[in-house]
Amino acid sequence: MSSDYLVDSFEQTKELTKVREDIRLPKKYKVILFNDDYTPMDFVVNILKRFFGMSSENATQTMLEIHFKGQGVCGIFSRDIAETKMALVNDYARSKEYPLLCKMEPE
Ligand code: TYC
Repeated sequence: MSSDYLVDSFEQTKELTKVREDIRLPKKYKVILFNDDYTPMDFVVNILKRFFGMSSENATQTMLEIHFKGQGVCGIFSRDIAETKMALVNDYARSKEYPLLCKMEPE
């Protein structure tokens, strides 16, 4: 076995195990609900259960966090899912004539 062969195979292993710094995981997005003075609490709780799969307890806690702090994260999703949930929430709130606002932002 020539030493050339060993050097070549060492270089190949280095190449194959190189960390691919150019490969990035897709960005994730937080879906955020904002407090307002008009949307009823039980409507927000229902939104959190219906669109974000929360239990009654979790939804109530999250709604109260939004109510007292001004805003709160409902979940973290890929861009498409976050966009869809945001649009569904805003459309549903508007259909009932509530000002509830849902936005998304990069995690
Ligand atoms: N502040 C509203 C009220 O007192 C309740 C509320 C909670 C509204 C969360 C919006 O995202 C919201 N009825």
